[in-house]
Amino acid sequence: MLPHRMIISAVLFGWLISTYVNSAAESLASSRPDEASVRSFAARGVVKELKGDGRTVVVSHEAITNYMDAMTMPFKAKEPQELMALRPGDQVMFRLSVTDTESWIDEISKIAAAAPPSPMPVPRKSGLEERAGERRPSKPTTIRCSITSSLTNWASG
Ligand SMILES: [Cu+2]
Repeated sequence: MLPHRMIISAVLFGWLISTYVNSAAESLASSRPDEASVRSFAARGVVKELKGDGRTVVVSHEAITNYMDAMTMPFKAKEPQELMALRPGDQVMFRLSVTDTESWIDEISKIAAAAPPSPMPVPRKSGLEERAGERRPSKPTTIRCSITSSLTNWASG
């Protein structure tokens, strides 16, 4: 019975020691965040939103090799002024840096600006309308055209 209890307490003691050593090593590492603990990744995506705090940007980013799948998420800019030229819809490239406790982005560059806010003109439709408008003054060549013009005359007269 006694050896059994001794083994248990020895295991317990070993576990306590290793836990203590691990936490001591961790706190030592985090108290000295040196360059080596920062990992950086090249990333690109589309700006979705600029937060009111002036330094957070929500980006729908592409997959980041060896780090993250594609997703929409907020990033904190290291230099808030880097966000000033950005608008939702802009396509951007940036560097993502991470440590065990924090992350930030910098070196933000705009690849392509957001599309203008006004809806894109539909050239095909307007082209057809123009052509139809051009044809109307000339002599109607089909039944459908004459019906349309007589309806138009009826409606306006
Ligand atoms: Cu992500």
